Amino acid sequence: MTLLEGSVGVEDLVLLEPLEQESLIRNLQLRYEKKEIYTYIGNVLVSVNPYQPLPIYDLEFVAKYRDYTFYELKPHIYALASMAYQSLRDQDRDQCLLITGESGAGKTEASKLVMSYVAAVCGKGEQVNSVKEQLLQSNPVLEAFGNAKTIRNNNSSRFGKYMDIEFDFKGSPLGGVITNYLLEKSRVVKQLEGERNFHIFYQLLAGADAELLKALKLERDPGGYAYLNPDTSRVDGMDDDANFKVLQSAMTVIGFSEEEIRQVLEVAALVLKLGNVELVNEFQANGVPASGIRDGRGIQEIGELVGLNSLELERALCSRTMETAREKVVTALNVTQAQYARDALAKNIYSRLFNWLVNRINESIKVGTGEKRKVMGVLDIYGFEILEDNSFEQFVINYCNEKLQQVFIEMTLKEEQEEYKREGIPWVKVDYFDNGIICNLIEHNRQGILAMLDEECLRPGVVSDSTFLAKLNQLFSKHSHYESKVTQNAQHQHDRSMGLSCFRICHYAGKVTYNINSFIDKNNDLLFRDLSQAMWKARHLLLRSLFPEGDPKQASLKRPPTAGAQFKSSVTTLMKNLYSKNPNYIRCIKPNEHQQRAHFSSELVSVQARYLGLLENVRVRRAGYAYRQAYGSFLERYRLLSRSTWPRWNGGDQEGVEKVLGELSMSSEELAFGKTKIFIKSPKTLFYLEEQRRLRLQQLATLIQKTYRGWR
Ligand code: AD9
Ligand code: MG
Repeated sequence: MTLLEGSVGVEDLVLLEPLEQESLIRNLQLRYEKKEIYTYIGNVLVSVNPYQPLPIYDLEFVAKYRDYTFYELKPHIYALASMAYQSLRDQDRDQCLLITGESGAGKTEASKLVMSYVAAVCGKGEQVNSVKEQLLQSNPVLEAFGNAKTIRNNNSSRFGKYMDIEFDFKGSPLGGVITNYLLEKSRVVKQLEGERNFHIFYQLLAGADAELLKALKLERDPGGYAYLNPDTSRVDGMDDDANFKVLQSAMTVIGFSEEEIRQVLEVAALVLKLGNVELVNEFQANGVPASGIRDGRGIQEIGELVGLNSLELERALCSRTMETAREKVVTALNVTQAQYARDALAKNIYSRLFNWLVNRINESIKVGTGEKRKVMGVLDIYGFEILEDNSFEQFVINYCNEKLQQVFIEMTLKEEQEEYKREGIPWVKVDYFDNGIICNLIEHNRQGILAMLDEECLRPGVVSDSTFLAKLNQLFSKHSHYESKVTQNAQHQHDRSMGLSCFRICHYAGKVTYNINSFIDKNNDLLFRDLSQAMWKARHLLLRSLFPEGDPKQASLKRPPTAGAQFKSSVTTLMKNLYSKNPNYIRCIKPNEHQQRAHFSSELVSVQARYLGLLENVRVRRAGYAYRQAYGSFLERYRLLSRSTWPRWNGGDQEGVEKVLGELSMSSEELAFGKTKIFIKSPKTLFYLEEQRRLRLQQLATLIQKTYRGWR
């Protein structure tokens, strides 16, 4: 056991003394400088991104952590994975690993490390290995289509992911299920300066051979595509060509047929080519503005690529059909509207393709019904976000984090309570901030912000972002976690940082100001029916299957749920899923903004520690007893402190521990003897024990030296 080592800080923040934000950050920094990127808070793992390969993940490490129990070795992600896997296999407890942190903090790498550790230790045999391979190979596929270079992370996941890995009673993997959340589809048509579109487009252009490119009607140069930022087609250290081969092979391992792979690439090519469809001003005979397509070749090629009448596509892009009970009215779109329609179509095709890919992977890795199975869920999801300009996306992401914080606090407390119960120790009530009030503000079925937004989206008549905001302001004017320029309780009327089109929520992690612009539009997420009908008419089987609502027979179907409602429903399912499992937490932290090794910015880490609620976590964790240890391991470490137990002890472990502590005259308030563990209230007591141990070791060393000299 190496819980306390001065120069590298404490390995468990529960033992931090004094416990303050500053000392917590300092401790992480001290450890980071020694390349100790992992630190515990009890059984929570805090991980600081090293931004360099560390030699701590090879098979030797796998073997080490597989054979030792949690606290016996240095903190490590393998220790956490090992504990979760053993508990799943031996105690039949379903597990979930929740990995959170902001962009670039190392969540996806952590989830891959967990998966590769579990794959290395679970089951053997040809069948099992093939399941493992399929599970692992889902990563390159989802990363090609769901990740992109951003300013913060060259391989940033632009979607949330939850994966259930299922095992049989012996602990061998059977398969899994992946759920994805909210792909950032706006990236398909536009990227910030210095960022890229999804990796797949560059991989395809760099990696496809000439024949494939020709068949897809693509040119190799990424500079020729309007949807690809011209300044960033290459990323240092990223080999798009090689990654394309990796992608193709991963798809094959998972079980995609050659034809399926081909169709997926055709749809990706279609998106790229749509971006190059240039729309221009035209005027109708009566002088009303309309739009048309400048160069017919592009649209012709699209038509050929996916088996679609190009005239029909042009009509769908440039006009809109309004249907009433009695008649159909076709109106021309002006250029701006037609561009909007084209981009909406591209975003829709891509995000539906992504969902299709996830479903297709699930088909391959799903487990038949019947057999009872054990489950390990791994959640790699975006952390709390405060950007300069926060919109609908940040709103739902932060809502999800608010829910995760709620699960976290409730489950940590529950877990503590249960441990006390198991060990027969009276429970001490813990005060903590209950964020239920904020969750409610957002998700309440009738009077939550999401419900209000839906109501506004479905209301007939003129709706706009500002009418929605006015409603919120009216309803929540007295809510303690809602602020806006016009709420009565606001001292913020002179607050310059909040515009008239904004509202602010006081999240558990801090205040976030959201700009209301496009909330309605993003929540509605509607595609003009003309476009879905056109897509449905394509002869391309995959493309066509992505637009079932384009089928005229389905035309009277009621509208699909809004983006907010869908997100809320998937968050609710996720929470239920998490509550049914034993949670394990990995809190990832980004040490600097430049993806640079060995550089630790205390300010940046401090903000993240707050978003992750680390201090609160430590407080809850040591509200009762800061430290606990099984009698056996405790005795092993400290028995040299008592004459009764040193050098030899033949009694029971608990009795031995009682002897040691009794001899040191410890205050009884500081200790509790559980059924299998000793509990110690404050870290000071543990430090005292450690100090005594150090002195005793010195004494023993001197004694040995003297004896040795005597012999000579
Ligand atoms: V985002 O929200 O998807 O934008 P993540 O997933 O939190 O983000 P990611 O895991 O992609 O971050 O890590 C970013 C980069 O940090 C990786 O590409 C690696 O270069 C680097 N990294 C992260 N963890 C480790 C590690 N344990 N060892 C070495 C790491 N490098
Ligand atoms: Mg990621």
